[in-house]
Amino acid sequence: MRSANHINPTLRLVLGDQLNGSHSWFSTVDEDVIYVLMEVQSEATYTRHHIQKILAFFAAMRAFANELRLLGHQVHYIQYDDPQNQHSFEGNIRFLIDEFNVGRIEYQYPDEYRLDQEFKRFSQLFGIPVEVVDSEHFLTTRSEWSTFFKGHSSPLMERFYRHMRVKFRILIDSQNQPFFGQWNLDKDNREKIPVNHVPIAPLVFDNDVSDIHDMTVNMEIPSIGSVDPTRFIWPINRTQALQLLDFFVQNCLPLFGRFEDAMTVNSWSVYHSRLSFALNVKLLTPLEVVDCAIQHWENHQADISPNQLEGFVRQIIGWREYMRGVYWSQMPGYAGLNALNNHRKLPNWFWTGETKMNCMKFAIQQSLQFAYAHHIQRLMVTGNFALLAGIHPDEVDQWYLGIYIDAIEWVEITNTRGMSQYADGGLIATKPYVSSANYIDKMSDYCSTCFYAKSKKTGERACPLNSLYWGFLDRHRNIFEGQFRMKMMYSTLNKMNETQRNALFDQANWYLKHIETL
Ligand code: FAD
Ligand code: DLZ
Repeated sequence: MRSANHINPTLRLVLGDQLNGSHSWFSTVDEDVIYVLMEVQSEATYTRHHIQKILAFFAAMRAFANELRLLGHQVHYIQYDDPQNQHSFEGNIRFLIDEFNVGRIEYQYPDEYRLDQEFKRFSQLFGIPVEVVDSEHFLTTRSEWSTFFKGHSSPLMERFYRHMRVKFRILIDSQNQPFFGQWNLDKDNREKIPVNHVPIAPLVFDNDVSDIHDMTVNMEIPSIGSVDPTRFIWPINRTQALQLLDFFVQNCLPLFGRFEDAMTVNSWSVYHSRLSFALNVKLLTPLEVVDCAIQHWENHQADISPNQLEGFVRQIIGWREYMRGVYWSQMPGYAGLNALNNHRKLPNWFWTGETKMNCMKFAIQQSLQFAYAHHIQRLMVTGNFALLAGIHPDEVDQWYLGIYIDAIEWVEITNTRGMSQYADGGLIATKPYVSSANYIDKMSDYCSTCFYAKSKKTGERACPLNSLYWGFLDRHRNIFEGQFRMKMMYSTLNKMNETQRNALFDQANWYLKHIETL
């Protein structure tokens, strides 16, 4: 308890994705500081979240609050069903200012533009001093990406990644040259899962979050997906996050790069780390994850080839930081981009997985079941279909923002609207990520048990991806035909005779017209 002399405490706001116990805020216990965490409607309903995402955030926030209390910090936690909950950051802070006679507010930079704008108004709204501090999580500042690429017309991730390797001395020798003689070992990756190889079962937790689940039901929080709240699988505290990291380096890292792009009906996560939630809510830092992987590789070089490690490091210090840089340099305009002028609605089966396309069925059903799909499922299955079908990027964004456990706008929108949907006109992706059944079959075992025939382009049971693929190329000829990386595809399309091309486009149009029945 605070002593009676301390009448104007400082309120420090901790958001649901700011669960960073190593933050300098927590290095000393101060009786004049009250930490506040709040479960609010504004966050729980800005999109229709997966139930597991809501539970993961609330459970992790509650666990973090308890850890702070155990360390001696004063914590005020507002539960969703608290009758005094005002259900917005502004409303609750206003209430607490009166309740505790707060003299000052401090917050960490939020990761989302929406909240950044809202919090900038705090000092004007509340009329007391407000200070904002760094969240002490990322390896780059919000503006570093723009500074790095100033004057460059094409901000290539690879260039940024090399800069990060040198800056943080990660897998770099004394001459600033990359270990293994190359920066990027991707050419050794991208293998399909061999027949009879079943990937390791993922480490899942057994958290009982029934009380929180009951509350979400009672409070009628809208959600999608399913859950067993008595055996909640995601890490909800730092100990579990570290266990997941340890499991990854021990069991998945040896095959991470090799099977990074592979998909199989036998596994929902293959050899991926599933660390994105723990990273995004800051239970883990990017540097500790990368250091742990490197250290493990150093001690097990006979079992872990360099391409497995390099691929993983690139995702974290490369792609993750790069996407954050794009987000802060391009928002708010980015959220309205629609370079391909797409307008179709997402078919309803995106919310049920009830489609005859096996690849889509598996990717969507596991997303509903686990709030997770790995990168290639997101990019080359669901993302590919949405792009080929010309779905409006707003629709696609809302789906991705809701369904995944790790979906926070800064990393969701850049991956979805940018990398996957080409809505930014090629700022992130140097070509549209589209494919016919050929790619899906090359990287997965989905096609062999599919209702549709992977090799058929037209006629009954022809895989919809085939005609949609050529239809997409034809529809956007003016944008892509001149692009070097698309040359081969257009050359194939141009070599077809008119009858073949028309049959393909008719088939594509028929599928688009009957999209709900696919
Ligand atoms: P792993 O494959 O094990 O990779 C390790 C880590 O690298 C991830 O945990 C993540 O932190 C980072 N990483 C890998 N790829 C990317 C990337 N493209 N961008 C940023 N970080 C990356 N990631 C999110 O964290 N939140 C999202 O909302 C999100 N939405 C996506 C939407 C689409 C359409 C696509 C194509 C990708 C999206 N990603 C998103 C990126 C990536 O798919 C996920 O980070 C990854 O699948 C998470 O699983 P994992 O932890 O097993 O990753
Ligand atoms: C995702 C989420 C949800 C569902 N609920 C809350 C919440 O009630 N309170 C909170 O502080 N944060 C929540 N979050 C995470 C926020 O949406 C996230 O902090 C912002 O998007 C900023 O990145």
